[in-house]
Amino acid sequence: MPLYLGFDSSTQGLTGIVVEIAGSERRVVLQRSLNFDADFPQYGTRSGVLPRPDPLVATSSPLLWAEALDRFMGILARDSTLDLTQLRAVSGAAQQHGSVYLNGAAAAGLARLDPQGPLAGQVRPMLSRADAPIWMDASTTAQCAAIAGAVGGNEVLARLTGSRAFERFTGPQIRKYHEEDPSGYAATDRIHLVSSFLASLLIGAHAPIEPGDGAGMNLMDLKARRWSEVAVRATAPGLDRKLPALAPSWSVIGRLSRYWVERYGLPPANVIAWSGDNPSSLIGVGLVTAGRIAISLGTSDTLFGLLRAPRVDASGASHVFGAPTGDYMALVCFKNGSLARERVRDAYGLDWDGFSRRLRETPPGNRGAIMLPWFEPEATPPVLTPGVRRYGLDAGDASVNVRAVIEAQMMATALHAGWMGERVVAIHATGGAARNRDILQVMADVHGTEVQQLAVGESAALGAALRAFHGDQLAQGREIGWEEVVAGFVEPVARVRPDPRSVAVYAELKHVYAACEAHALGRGPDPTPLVQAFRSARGPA
Ligand code: XUL
Repeated sequence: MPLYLGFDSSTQGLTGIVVEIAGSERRVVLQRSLNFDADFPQYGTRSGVLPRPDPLVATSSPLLWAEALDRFMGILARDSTLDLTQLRAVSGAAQQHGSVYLNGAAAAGLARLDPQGPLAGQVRPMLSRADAPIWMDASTTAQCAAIAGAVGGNEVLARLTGSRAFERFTGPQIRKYHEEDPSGYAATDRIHLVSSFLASLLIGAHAPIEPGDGAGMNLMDLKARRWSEVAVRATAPGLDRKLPALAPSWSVIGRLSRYWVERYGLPPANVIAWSGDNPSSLIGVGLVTAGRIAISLGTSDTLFGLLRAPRVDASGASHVFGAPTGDYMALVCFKNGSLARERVRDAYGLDWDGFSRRLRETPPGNRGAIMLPWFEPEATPPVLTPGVRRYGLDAGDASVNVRAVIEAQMMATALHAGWMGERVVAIHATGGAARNRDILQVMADVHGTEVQQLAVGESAALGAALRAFHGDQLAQGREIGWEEVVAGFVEPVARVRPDPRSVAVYAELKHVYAACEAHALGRGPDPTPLVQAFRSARGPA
């Protein structure tokens, strides 16, 4: 039966999923993950990030990503349960915004990758910059201001590219590199996203960028789906010659090159353009029609949904990207996702079971105890100086802090998604932490909406496998609708219904939370009276 392979190169690891599809017979036949810290200790990453003295800087290693891809293919090739001669197409997704800088030797180097030797050593001489800034970097505030200024302001930039200038977006990162290392910039022939870099390794040539991921650069004209001359000029000199081409999401961009065919015995399967993890997740959670949103609980938490037309968030906190369906998608990104949950878990010496137990034994509303879990610089709302803020919350109490971090994360998703204007009938929950029913209950109660738990938590990798199937079908001349593409993979395994009593509690608590957020951002009065009023209305502890 035909097989399709999808990757997700995320911040913390590489996941691959193989699906088998023949008519209505559809199933996941392999799902494996490699963890960057644990499986590749020689790179010294922590949660996938290279250690750095400046908390605003976040980089990782393109060689690590290449080595993980190489190792994964080896695992696949040794798996005797799969008939890899049936592998028809491969696609992938990667953490968005990160950039990889290749020199003029890369085109020839990619074309003659030697199957006799491992990949990473052959990629090293192609890099004009050893490290890659990733989406957790928040060090480009000055560059954001310069780019926004040069195009006529952030509103103009948001209308043009789908987002105002954001520190983690690729354009500001490229500008910073040009400013800080002009000779490194001059030696750079091609600047890839993580997605197009990994796709290039598969096809043995410079791969194009796909518009879903391209929209995360502050460089692409979102409606025209081509590089915006104005934005490119505002970013760095000569950048137009360093950007890969843009190609539609479903393009066959090449075939698995000789390296993969000879080293691992894989067939020369079609490679479909790689996308960003969020656009890919849109497919992997089955959001191919409007009116539903997904919340992905990963390293970052994201809330996203399909938009038929581009709409801009007036508050400037969110993004509009291209969707792999050819439509648009709205995305709100919260950087303090699983990193914040893990920080709270570890601070109180808990495991995930203990964490869940604490969540269950505390009441919805947490008696008004509120945390703003900004362990790292936050994107939504923008917070550059990290630091956890607590209102009516005793830092020493494990249970109350566990509930406070989860409630804060869910209230932030509710508070910052209103601009999308979609009437939400259901939330599709995905990402590692979406396996936790207690967390999903808080999500359902805060949003007052049914939450659907999906069978496959790794929605970006699943979305990539399904995009591989879709692109391959089109390449064979078979028009296929997206509902048919995702059928059989995205049906919920469980539904978590909101509890009306808790919904009422959160309807009130959301106002208290919003006041705490405004205060912490220096935009509102001390919320202590509101916290106390909420607490006394709920009776003593
Ligand atoms: C989205 C974002 C993150 C990364 C990493 O804008 O920065 O979700 O894609 O997952």
